[in-house]
Amino acid sequence: MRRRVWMAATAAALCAVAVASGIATGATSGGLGVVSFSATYSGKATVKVADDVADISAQGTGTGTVIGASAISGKGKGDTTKQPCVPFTGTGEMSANNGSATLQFTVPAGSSACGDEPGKIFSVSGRANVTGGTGALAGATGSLKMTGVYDRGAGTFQIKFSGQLTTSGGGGTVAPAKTVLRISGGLKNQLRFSKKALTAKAGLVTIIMKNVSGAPHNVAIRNGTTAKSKLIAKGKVVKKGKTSVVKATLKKGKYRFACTVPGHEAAGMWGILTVK
Ligand SMILES: [Cu+2]
Repeated sequence: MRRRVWMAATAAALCAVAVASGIATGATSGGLGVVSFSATYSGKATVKVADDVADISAQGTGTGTVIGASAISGKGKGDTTKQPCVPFTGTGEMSANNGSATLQFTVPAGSSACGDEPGKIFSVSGRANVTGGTGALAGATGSLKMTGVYDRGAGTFQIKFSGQLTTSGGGGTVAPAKTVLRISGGLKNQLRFSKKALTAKAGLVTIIMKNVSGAPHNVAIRNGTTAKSKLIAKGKVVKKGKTSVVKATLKKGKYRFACTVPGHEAAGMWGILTVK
């Protein structure tokens, strides 16, 4: 009897771990629309049994298709009166090591952990229902199949998740960064900007240029670092005291910002914008 309870607890622990793994997988797959994914995790699980209820706590690490290196944690409860397969339910969360996404899930009824004859090795099978996420997995939903093995003696587990996740509209991707840069143009009536180099994060980049000279100026962004690079966007040409604003959604790379009033760029009114 004692052994059985123990087995049940172990199974529950294993299940919890499996759930956590599933979450991690979902995060990896994150993206717009429906994403197929698979992921595997391993870690340690602890189970405490009292009054036929197994309290499960599991934590592990692993990798997934989209989420990459990530950690998972789960909690659950198992019914140790059922043998050799202990039904369990639980909740869990996974999080990308680089902070780009998290995924929350529940383990619904129908999941179980079945022990072998000596009650040392348990096979876990069930599902992890994704209830939400953040970052790259914002609004994620879906049901993942989970299978795994729990080694009671070692207190370790290995689990695999597979299935599809649906992420919500624009929320399915990490919110792009927004960078606002302020410069002035024409200081001391020279054909120069106040800065020769600017740095921004990939995403929406806005350059606000205040004209401080008597000549008209603007600010524009070229898709490259030379004066011949194609213009991506340009702000209005403005008089002294006014601001010219240019906005563009940029990927990592090097760009050129310049004044497009004829002759100004050639005279030195430009700089390099590095997007990281
Ligand atoms: Cu100019």
